Amino acid sequence: MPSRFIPPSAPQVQDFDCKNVDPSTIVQALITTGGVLLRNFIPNKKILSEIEKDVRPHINADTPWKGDFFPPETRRVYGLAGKSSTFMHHIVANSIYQSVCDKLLSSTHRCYIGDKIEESLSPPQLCNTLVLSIGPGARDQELHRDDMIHHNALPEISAEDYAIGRDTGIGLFVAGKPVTRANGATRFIPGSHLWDTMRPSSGDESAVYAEMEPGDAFIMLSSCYHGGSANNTSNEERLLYSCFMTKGYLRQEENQYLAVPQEAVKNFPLGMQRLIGYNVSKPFLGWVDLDDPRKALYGSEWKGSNGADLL
Ligand SMILES: O=C(O)CCC(=O)C(=O)O
Ligand SMILES: [Fe+2]
Repeated sequence: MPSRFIPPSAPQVQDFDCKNVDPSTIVQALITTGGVLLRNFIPNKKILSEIEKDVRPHINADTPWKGDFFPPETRRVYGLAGKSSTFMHHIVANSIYQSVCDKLLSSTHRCYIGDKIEESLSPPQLCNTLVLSIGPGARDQELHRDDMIHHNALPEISAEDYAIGRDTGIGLFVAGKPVTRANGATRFIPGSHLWDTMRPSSGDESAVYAEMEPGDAFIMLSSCYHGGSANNTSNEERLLYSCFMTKGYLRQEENQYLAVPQEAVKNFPLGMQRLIGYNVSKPFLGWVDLDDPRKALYGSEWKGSNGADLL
């Protein structure tokens, strides 16, 4: 008998095909389960190979990490906004993912300025970008909740009581190659996003493995217990493309302003620049010279709003 508490009815992990799913269905499934599988997230294999071509030299140049959060067989690439516009357009900016993030991470705040109520909208922003290549022999990564970065201390609730705003981030993991339980699929504990932060994961017995074909994706709330798993194969690389989005008024995990050359940001369309963090979270958060932070990209060419659009 396991000594720890296992919920009598762990929620069933749902599996959708991107061809015929609408974002509200995914949001509902995330609220009940904490993670969902999305098949055919990138159906075009040419896109996948373009991303791999962009990142492979960086994977090859990486060396084992000194810390123990990742097993030493892991090679990583970060700062994807400066390294692969295909990654940015087809993974980060995917319309289904962005729509799910808009619904769960947008924030509206109302406050008085004098006797007038101001309502300000803060849309989500990119939190980090990461490619993981995890080789044979890698051990299990410890189960953890990625919302620790924002000190997100949560009480235990039921899915019916889930309120938008509880989660500070949403993760996306896209398979670059087949991801199987044997080669180390991300495992997660369905329902654990509803747990109190101080409730330990207590091991893997109720974990579900997010197995994927290349181009499939796994979306997960940041408060859900998860971890990469052991790669027990002799010759398979587990190749995963990942990013997280977070609320517009929180600090980004990966410092986009330092990790991404400004020239690369300038080459993106406005919407992507805003996603990367060149945006004002209203009211008044993130300005440069009390103006849109894109002013810092364009210098004297800048013809902005001169502070008219901060509230
Ligand atoms: O390796 C994985 O599948 C998950 C990695 C992870 O959880 C993390 O980077 O925070
Ligand atoms: Fe994680």
